[in-house]
Amino acid sequence: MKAEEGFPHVLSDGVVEQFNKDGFVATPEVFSAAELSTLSDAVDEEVSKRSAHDTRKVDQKSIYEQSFVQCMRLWETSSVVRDFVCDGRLAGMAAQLLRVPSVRLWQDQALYKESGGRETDPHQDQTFWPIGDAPLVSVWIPFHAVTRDNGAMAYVPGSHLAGGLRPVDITHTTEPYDILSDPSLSQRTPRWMEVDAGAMIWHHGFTVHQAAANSSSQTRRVFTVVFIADGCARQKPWPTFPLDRDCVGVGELIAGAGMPILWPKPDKTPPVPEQQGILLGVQSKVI
Ligand SMILES: O=C(O)CCC(=O)C(=O)O
Repeated sequence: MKAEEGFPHVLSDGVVEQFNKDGFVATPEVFSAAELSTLSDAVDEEVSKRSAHDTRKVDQKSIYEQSFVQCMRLWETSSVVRDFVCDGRLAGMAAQLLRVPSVRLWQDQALYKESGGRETDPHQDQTFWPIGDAPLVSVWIPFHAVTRDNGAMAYVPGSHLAGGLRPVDITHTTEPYDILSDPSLSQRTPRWMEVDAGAMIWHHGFTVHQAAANSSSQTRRVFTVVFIADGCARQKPWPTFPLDRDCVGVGELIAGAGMPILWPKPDKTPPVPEQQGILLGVQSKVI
């Protein structure tokens, strides 16, 4: 059945079931070491270009910025990243995990946790975006082995199904709400995921997740891509760069040059949107 659907990388039923039960799953070695090296060189270059102006040390940054250097929508400025993001393997895997026929790009980004960078606070992604319960999945692609010492991720199993959790705005939060202690999680605890280079970890838009601080001497280098099911409508007017750029009003279907359909794989690599918003600060909730 799956082969007939033409997926370039077919996931086993077990992986899809695990994702739907736990809200996250790791997949080993989809891209070769050479492909990952090409991607990581391109992402390194973008991050270094975009952050060259920022000479602050980690402890001079805002609390949020101490968690990582964040550079968004690299697919719009790097043709290498664009080819990778639009490669049918990732989008096809996203469609299989979400069990939907078609997915769009929601966003991509580099998350580089500097040496000495603080933890990434526990949060859900989707509560920040005006997309209701649209099926959404994020893939987290480290360029090297990741352990609890250099910024591994942890996910609360089943939290994507919990409901009743309050949004955590890790970009400016001042509220003392500890999502991990919320009774809706029924005392479930985060599961740490240490992975080798080549592995990727997928999480659902409602899965509670966090990352460890980076106590190593090297930057933790990660690239992520977020996919949303096609056919979903904007639910709220909150300013949201990708939706506003493509003039998607409340109640209208999510679509536009900045959020191209990537599965089924388009015949040609989608063109870069005319207006770009690649720097920080163009939307409030960014991860
Ligand atoms: O890499 C991190 O530190 C956090 C990643 C994250 O929150 C995400 O990918 O949604």
